[in-house]
Amino acid sequence: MAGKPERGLDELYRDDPERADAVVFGRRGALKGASLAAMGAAVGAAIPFADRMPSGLVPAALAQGAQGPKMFTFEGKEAMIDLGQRPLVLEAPETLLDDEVTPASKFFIRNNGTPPEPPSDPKAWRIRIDGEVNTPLELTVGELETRFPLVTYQLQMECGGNGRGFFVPETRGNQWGNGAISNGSWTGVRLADVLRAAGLKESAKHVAGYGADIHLSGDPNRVVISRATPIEKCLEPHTLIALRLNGEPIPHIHGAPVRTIVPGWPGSLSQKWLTRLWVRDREHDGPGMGGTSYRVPVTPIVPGSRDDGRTFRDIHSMWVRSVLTNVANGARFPAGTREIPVRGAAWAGEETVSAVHVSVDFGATWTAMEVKPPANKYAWQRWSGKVTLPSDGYFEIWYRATDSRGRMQPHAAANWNPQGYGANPISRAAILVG
Ligand SMILES: Nc1nc2c(c(=O)[nH]1)N[C@H]1C(S)=C(S)[C@@H](COP(=O)(O)O)O[C@H]1N2
Ligand SMILES: [Mo]
Repeated sequence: MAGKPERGLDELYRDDPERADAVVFGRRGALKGASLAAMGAAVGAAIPFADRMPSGLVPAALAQGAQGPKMFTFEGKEAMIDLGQRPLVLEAPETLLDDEVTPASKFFIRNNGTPPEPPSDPKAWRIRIDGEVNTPLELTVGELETRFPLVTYQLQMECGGNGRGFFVPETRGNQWGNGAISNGSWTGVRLADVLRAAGLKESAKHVAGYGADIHLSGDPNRVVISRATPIEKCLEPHTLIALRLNGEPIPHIHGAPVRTIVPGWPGSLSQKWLTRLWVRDREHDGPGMGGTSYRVPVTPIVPGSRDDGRTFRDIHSMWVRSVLTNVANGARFPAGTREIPVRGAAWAGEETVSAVHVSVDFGATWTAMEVKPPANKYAWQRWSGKVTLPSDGYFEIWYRATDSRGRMQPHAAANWNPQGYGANPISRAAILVG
């Protein structure tokens, strides 16, 4: 680093990562000895595996920026990452996802509008099932509970935009890290049972959900979000009309007294404060359908380019992803620490997770973790193991999962799209020993 930098390197990384990279790595991307010392100073320690660092890599400790994320505590919740108040959007820091079954207090929140007033008598809440059915039904929550068998499963629910913040260039929408994921134990009735009770017509192709929340404009005639699930997925036995979360009534913010859970697919299909299921004979056209909404390119487009999404496909299964839940990015360990236990969760939408690997030398070598089978289909899987370190210094724990079809989390977010879906790159947690 020649001359006097006008700002500290960490500030420079925060404000202008490209320029900071040029300073540290040199224009041609080669890591220089002098720059290495500068980078070590910036991350606060020597970098024992610097010789294995891919050229051009921004250390995770710097890429994150100096201040951590803004936090917010909503009633009944742990402190969560504040992505917006209107509508309310809160992300779970990965370290909150350390339970096998996610407690309601640690669930991420994704509202698109304003929640409705809580009902005075939840059992009297009504949902309507109409459209391409022989007998349109109107059922209260009380009737749902008594007329149909109740089942309980651990089910992943992941926002379609989870990981969006990893896209370069930045896309519009909430800049999620990996924390728009929950794995609750949901009790409810099978959507299939209710649809069969109404009698599906031959023409039934998609089922659209409607909720009681209010559009941010305040206009009672505007729908907040209404997305539809293809009929085959609706008939899958883990797709639920859910009535309880972790054995308790669903918390109001998560859609009480009744919501759908369409596990492994974008969370936007899991309609909160459910009032209506409209069985359709064609593609649904509610808000959140079509164009670039919950759709990704079939043929990659130029990152940052405009596209109306006409040739995109709807997202069905979510992508393979992992979280590290016992070590926070930026954690410090006492001098002399040579072994750190690591654990977390991994999931892959419709698939299962076949492996999780961890690296502490910038991806040069990887260690396989132990991965437990899912509690049931669509439950996430817990993984655990340990990492060993050769000395004190700055390290990054890199973690990546592989799905049952052999697809690994990629090195960088791929298949860029205007609304930022499908970013599931390898994750990196910076740690300092000593
Ligand atoms: N009625 C209604 N249902 C909704 C939403 C909403 O804004 N309104 N948001 C959806 C989105 S985008 C997601 S990711 C999940 C989030 O559910 P959670 O807030 O319970 O975690 O709810 C979905 N269901
Ligand atoms: Mo979402």
